[in-house]
Amino acid sequence: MARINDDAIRSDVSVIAYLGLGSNLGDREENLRRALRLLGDEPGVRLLRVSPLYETDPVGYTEQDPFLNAVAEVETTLDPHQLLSWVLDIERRLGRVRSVRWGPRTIDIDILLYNNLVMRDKDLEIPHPRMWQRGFVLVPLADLNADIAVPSPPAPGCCNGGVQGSSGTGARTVRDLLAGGRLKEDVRLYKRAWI
Ligand code: GSY
Repeated sequence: MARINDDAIRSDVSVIAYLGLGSNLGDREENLRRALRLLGDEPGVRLLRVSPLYETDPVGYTEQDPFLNAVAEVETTLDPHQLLSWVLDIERRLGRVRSVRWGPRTIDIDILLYNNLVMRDKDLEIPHPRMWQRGFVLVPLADLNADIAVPSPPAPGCCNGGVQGSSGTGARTVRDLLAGGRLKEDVRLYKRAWI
């Protein structure tokens, strides 16, 4: 997909979004670094902060190598679909091949949060639908902002036309979601300073 460079459709309003990054194929750390470098090549995306790097056991399809995971905080004037196009473009440039669902990958970039938006359509769901259960997302996100509220997933029947808006059926902070410790179990600090 083409780089998003149509200024006419880019808004002046910027929002904070959080992106989850993972890699378990090839030079994992370098894949993540390259993805982060590319992110900021889009004029509508500014990389603000990046979490420490964690090594994590694979979730879903477990017969694969461990992942390196991190979360990036960005400021963006792209709308959610423009941001999705951009991260898919980065995945393609870094050679991601979607062969096995949940399988090994050079790079995976997920939109976790986009301001406090709750939306679902055929291409995109925000917040990321599985983030409440994923230590490899919540632990690095907590390093950046443990008090951020994660809206609950869209209610069934939600989102005629895609957007529920900012009034989800509830929200919990990342700190609350991690309380109890179970989700932290398979998430090991790999490098604190790496970028
Ligand atoms: O959804 C991201 C790709 N992915 C990961 C991941 O990034 N980390 C871990 N630990 N397991 C995963 N399973 C999938 S799919």
